[in-house]
Amino acid sequence: MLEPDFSGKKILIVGLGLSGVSCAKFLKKNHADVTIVDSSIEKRSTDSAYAMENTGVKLEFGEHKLSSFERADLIIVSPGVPLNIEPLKHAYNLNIPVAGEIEFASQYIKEPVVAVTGTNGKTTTTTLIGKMLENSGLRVFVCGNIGKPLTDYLISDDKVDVLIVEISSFQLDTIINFRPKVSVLLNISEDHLDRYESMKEYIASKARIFMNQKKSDFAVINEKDSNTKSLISDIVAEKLCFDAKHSGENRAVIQKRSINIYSNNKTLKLSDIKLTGKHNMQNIAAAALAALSVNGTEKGISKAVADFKGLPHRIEYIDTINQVKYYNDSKATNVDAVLKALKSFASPVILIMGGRDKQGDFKKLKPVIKDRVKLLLIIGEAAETIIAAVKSSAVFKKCITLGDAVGEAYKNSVAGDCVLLSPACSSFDMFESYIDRGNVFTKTVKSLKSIEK
Ligand code: UMA
Repeated sequence: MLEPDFSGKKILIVGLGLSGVSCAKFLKKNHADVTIVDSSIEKRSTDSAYAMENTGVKLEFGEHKLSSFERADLIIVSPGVPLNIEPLKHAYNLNIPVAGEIEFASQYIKEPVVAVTGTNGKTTTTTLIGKMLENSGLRVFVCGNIGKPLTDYLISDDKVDVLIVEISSFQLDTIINFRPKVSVLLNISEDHLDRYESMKEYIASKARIFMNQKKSDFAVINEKDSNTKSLISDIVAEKLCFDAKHSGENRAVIQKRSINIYSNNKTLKLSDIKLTGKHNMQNIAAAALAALSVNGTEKGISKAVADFKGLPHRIEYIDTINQVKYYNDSKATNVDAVLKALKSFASPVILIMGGRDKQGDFKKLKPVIKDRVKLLLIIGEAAETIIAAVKSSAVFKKCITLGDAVGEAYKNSVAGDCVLLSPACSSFDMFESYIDRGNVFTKTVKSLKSIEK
């Protein structure tokens, strides 16, 4: 790694979250004059604030001051900060360099990077690529939107062969020169329309993952998804297509319970697969193509696929109570993820939905709700919007808390049903994160076990 020297440089970090703290640690280590600003007053009394203060980082809380932005030689923006806030617009006008955390950190990383984006399946695919490469004998660092900033690599003592980085559209919006060796685009469906003006703008954001790649790089892309398919012709890197319509070199063809990967004039057949659902077959196919392009071995890839049983909060089986199965799919924060989840259940479903609306089109769920959902329990800020969109398709009830909804599900279920938390919304109206929401669901379900009928 190249150790830069930031002596005499005033760096402003916007957001005291994981990304901000990680960047501040790296910058302090390299002698920068660091200020972190955060619009939330509550952040003042957090452990991160105390820890940063102790290392000599200056902190400002509450409404952002233009003067703090004007003074900076460089501004690093956390992904959760919208780019259209006044102080950032002001900084852009003054030509002060503004970069996101991924752009900033990637300048100091020389190892190959596999970057994974898409509306759904990013974390599963990123994790799988990491396991495939580890099983192939490579040293890996798995990070990014998954919950570990890329900058953590710079402040760790690790020295790896490949970095596998989950990348959100927010992170792609602030890249400038970031050039992954392998870019993976899984799928694109409606999401984050509370931050993007239109679907077109959201698709353009996702396409940025390919924009700095050269011919010697690799682009792994979904050939069936209508939104990703339309981007293929503009890609400069070597294209590796999954869910391909036909077999051929650099393609992965998905069959019912197996996947054929055509690479290096050989065919790798993956058939020992524990994950279920078409979307997971796509995630596995994409992961395998990506792993093969950075020296993953057939044996390592097959073993990772055979061992991998999925991640928490993604259609995660929790327990069976009175012959009713309970599943936590708290990570399903958009409409498309809920569609995919419902399609993977054959039995009657009691569905718990709701949270903070991201301007998703809930009407798209009507046919599948009509087909599979026997009772819809609705929580959170988006409740009225969801009810207005789907009320003609299901028997529904509004509940105040997630605990109330689980209680209703318990009362109304009969043997053979499934209870599924799959919200189609973000969690931030009632919880700290989707993880917090999923944990509350799981704890409530486990507590029901003790009062089994
Ligand atoms: N803030 C300001 N000014 C503003 C707006 C916000 O100061 O105008 C402050 C907030 O008060 C808050 C901070 O900025 O304290 C928010 O920063 P952040 O949310 O970017 O915090 P991080 O902890 O750095 O988390 C980010 C990603 N968060 C988001 O994109 C919203 C994490 O993804 C990611 O794991 C982490 O960086 C490390 O890379 C989370 C996420 O929800 C899991 N991602 C979205 C998703 O997956 O759908 C994109």
